[in-house]
Formats: sequence, C-alpha cells, structure tokens
Amino acid sequence: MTRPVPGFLWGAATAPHQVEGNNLNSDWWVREERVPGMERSGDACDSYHRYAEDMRLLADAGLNSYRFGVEWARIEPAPGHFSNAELAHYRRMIDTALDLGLKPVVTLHHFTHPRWFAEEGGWMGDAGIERFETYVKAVAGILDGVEWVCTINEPNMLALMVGMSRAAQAAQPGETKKWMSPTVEGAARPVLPDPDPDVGRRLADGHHAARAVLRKDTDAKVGWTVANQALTPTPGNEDRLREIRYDREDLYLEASRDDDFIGVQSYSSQAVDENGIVPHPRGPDTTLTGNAYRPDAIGIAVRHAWEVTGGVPIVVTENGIATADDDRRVSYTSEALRHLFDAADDGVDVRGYLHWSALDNFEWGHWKPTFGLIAVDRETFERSPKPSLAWLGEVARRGRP
Ligand code: IFM
Repeated sequence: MTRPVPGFLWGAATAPHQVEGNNLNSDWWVREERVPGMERSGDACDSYHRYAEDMRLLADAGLNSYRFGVEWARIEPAPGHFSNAELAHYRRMIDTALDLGLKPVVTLHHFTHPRWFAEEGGWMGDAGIERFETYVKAVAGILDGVEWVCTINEPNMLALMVGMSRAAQAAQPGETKKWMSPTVEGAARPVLPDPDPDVGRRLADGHHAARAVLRKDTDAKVGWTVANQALTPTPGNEDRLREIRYDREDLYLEASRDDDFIGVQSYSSQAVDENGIVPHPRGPDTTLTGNAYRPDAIGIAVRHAWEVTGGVPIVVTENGIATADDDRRVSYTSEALRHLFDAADDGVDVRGYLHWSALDNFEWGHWKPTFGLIAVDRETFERSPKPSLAWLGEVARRGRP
C-alpha cells in the first residue's frame, strides 16, 4: 500500500475569471459580450469578495493547499499602470490561505488578458513578452511565502485560443468564424484546429522570461501547467501519435525541462489511429464536457510528462470530472488517485494533487458543466459543500488514497 508522502499538496483549484466575477477589463469579458449564444461569466461565484469563505471550507474539510490565480486585467488595468489596491487584494488572499494552513499555489495567467493587451496584438505582438514580464515583476513583489508559482496555465490550450482569435480577426467580411469553447465544444471531438506551434514557442519564451524574474525576485518553485490529453496509439500508430502529440503537448513539456516542477492537468484519454484522434462517441459514460469517463488518464499523463521532461517533479494541478452526480465524482477521483499513486510507486516524483475544481464555476462560455467539490447558488452565492469535499478532505488527512 502506498505510504503518505510528507509535504504532499492535497488541494483544489480555481481560476480568477471562472470564480471571481465582473472581470470587466479582460478580453474574455469582451468575448462574452460579442459571441452570440455564449453564456456570460457575470458575477461568477463572487469569489473576489468571498475567497475567505471558499478557503475556509477547503481547510475545514482537511485539505492543505489551494491553487488560485491573480488576474492580470485587474492588476494592470492600463499598460504600465499597476493597481496597488489589487496587488494588496491578492496579497490578502495569500495571507488568508497561509493563516488557514493552505499552501497557496498561485497561477499568474489563466487564459485571460487585459483587453488592452489583446488589442495591441497580444502574445504575438511586438511587445507581448515584455508586457508579460513587466506584469510578472509587479506580482513577484507580493509572493513572499508562496512556494509554488505557475506562470501560464495550459499554454497549449491558450495557443489554440490565440490561433482561433487570430483566424477570426483575419476573416473576410461575410465569413463567419464561430467561436467554440476549447474545453467544451472541442473537448473530445477534433473540431478545433491544432495549437499553432509558433504561438506555442512564443508562450514558451514568455514562460522562460517569467521564470527568470521569479527566480531572481522570489524563493518560489516555478513551473507551468500543461493540458495533458493522455493520448494512446492504436496498434501500429505509434509514429502517428508522436507526430500529433508534438504540437499539442510535447512542445510544452519539453519547454519545462529546466523548471522546478511541471503542472499536469488531465481529465480524459483518447486513442490515435491512422486518421488522427479518434472522436469519443457520446454515450452513457460521457461527462458534461463531452469527455469519455477515463480516470486512468492521470496515470497515463504523469508517466508521459515524467518521460518527456526528463524527470521534472510533478504536481497534478488539475484533475476532475464535469458531472451532476457527486457519487460519480468520488468514484472517478478515487480511481484517478489509484492510478496516480501507482505511477508514484513506479518512481514518478509526484508532489501534489489539486482537484479541479473547488467550486462549480464558469466553464469558458458555459455554466452547465459542474466540476466543483462545492456547489454555488448563482443568485445568493451561498456555498454548499458536496459529499466529495469531505471525502477528499478525509483522503488528505490520511495522506493517501
Ligand atoms: O475549467 C478548465 C480550466 O480552466 C482549465 N483546465 C480544464 C478545466 C476544465 O475544462
């Protein structure tokens, strides 16, 4: 039986835009205004004001870590103008977590940008990297006592979104480029383009620039968090898998070879055959984001990340299931943890497991897929912990699945 790992992070994760509410100055807010039919984040879970309550629920349940993000669009509302009040807000979040015994895992960028950054050309603009670096320098000043920092969340999904936005901008009059949520419409079906490797390389430059700043100005361990698709080959299609996986995943894992840790995020697994990724047919096992029910994905993902990075320590920074059935969440997570600890027993250095998500939240254009350990009433913002929270807290107290 697996022994508890001392210092193992047992926690849950959120992202600013998905839970805070009224992220008015961000490019996603603009997108929600413009894309017909897209649901809006609105007040989200009002965690901007209720973060202490969220954290207390996690700590009381027995978890010892919370991954949350700081929102660039709030910290730098105009180019070069930094809000001391917002920096102080996020510092209070860090202090609250530490006071409650939750190790903060802080994400600096989770899909959203200040709208001015997007308007001036974003990551592919001339000033893209420099702008990010300047923002990271400002945030580094509030990170005292934070041991884990994630620079960019799911750069591979972000590269895909940047590519989709660029295609929409380049569209001819009359040509419609329908926006699709990368985590919902595109989850299990190959309807979205592959992430553009040029964008991916630019994001890797941004990550490396941020890492240099953080290593100079903080004591934190620095990494980024990659969406791992746990792709597997059908017989005879190993080369095809390698080819497909490079632009989607391995480029990003390779870029983390000198990091202090790699964040692995995996939800489901798909096969690759001679035609590419095999779409997941809708069936009784389909989750609310259209994925196959594959709790083994996290085991496949951490083993692959370990191999490609050449042995960089791993934190599972996201894993979970979009379901309205909380018993299913417990079954999925229990099995996922078994696969994760099997990999650890085989020598993969796993430092933590952060469940996605602490709260039911805004799933990038959709409210229906519920990933939370805690339900949130969208009118009153009342939090209702689900049995899965107490269950995960108990696993954390025991220190092993
Ligand atoms: O909600 C997202 C998160 O923002 C990034 N990783 C996948 C999650 C579930 O789709």
